Amino acid sequence: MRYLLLLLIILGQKTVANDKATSRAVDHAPIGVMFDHYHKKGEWMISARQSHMEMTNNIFNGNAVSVADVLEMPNPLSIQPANLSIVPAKMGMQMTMVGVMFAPTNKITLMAMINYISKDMNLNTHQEIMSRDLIGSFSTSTSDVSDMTISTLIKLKEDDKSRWSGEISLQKSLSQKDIEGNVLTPMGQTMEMVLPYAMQTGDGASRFTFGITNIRKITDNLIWGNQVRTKAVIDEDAWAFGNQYSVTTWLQYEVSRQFSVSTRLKFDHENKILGRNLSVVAPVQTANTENYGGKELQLGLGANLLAKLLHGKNDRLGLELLIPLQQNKNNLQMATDYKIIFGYQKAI
Ligand SMILES: [Cu+2]
Repeated sequence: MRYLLLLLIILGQKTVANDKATSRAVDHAPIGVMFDHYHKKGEWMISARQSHMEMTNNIFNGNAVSVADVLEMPNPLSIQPANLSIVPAKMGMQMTMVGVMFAPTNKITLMAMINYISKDMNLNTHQEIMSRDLIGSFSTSTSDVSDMTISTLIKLKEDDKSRWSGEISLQKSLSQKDIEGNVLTPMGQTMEMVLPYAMQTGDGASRFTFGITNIRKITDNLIWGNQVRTKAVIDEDAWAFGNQYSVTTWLQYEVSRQFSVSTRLKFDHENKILGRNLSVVAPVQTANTENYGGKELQLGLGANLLAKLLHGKNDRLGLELLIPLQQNKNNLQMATDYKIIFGYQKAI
């Protein structure tokens, strides 16, 4: 994080050429916010984002629980073992998002985006009964092209002080949804089985998103943005991750034309998994569809930078760190530690 910030500052020294005196770092929202801006007729933009999220420890309805607490919880998916016996210790998730935007008219901007996800998890397996001693640790990992999104952004209203836009998106999960991995069972054997939902890189579902964004100028150097989005499953297979609702509000301060800093609050609500996969039965919390979804409030700290790196128009760089303020996840889940997003955008 510190190195990335340093990199941004160093790159900032390479100041922007005057080819487009009107573009400013604050023109785009913090990099973790998407669908915040639209383009003028005939403009193209390419973008790439890389995010990393890390989770450790377990929480039950938002409260910290120990490994011993988890081992006492019932295993509702099979008769044996009676209690949960595999406990997640750490999880990481990386996502690469590549997108292209094009505006056929001043009112409409089209966007296509493809996401690639990789996940890894470390887990500890305990004896089923008696002392519940640790048998051993193991890790699983998955990666695949996750999904593709096609969006239309509609400019609704724009004046000197404020701009409104709407977003309509269709997302199709492209990934396999029953990736297998080697699991250390409470009997002490390693078995290949379908990994729980949390480790799958997609669910095969299609989703429809509807969003509204408003960007408002408070003073010449201060921008206030707000966005509401709802993402609903419209077509699913045997199971699908739940519908999502999110609200985010941010303040962006223009340090200079090439550099801005931001602070943001993000509230997310996700429903539990719809349906289930009957092959996912390991005595681990992630195998239970009740242990998904919930409400989360996160604080974002970010920076945007305009630089002159490659030929052509300005290169835009963005960095944002998201830290959970409150995580009221449903039932038993891992707690999020942080998420970091780095992005690059260029109009062509
Ligand atoms: Cu764009």
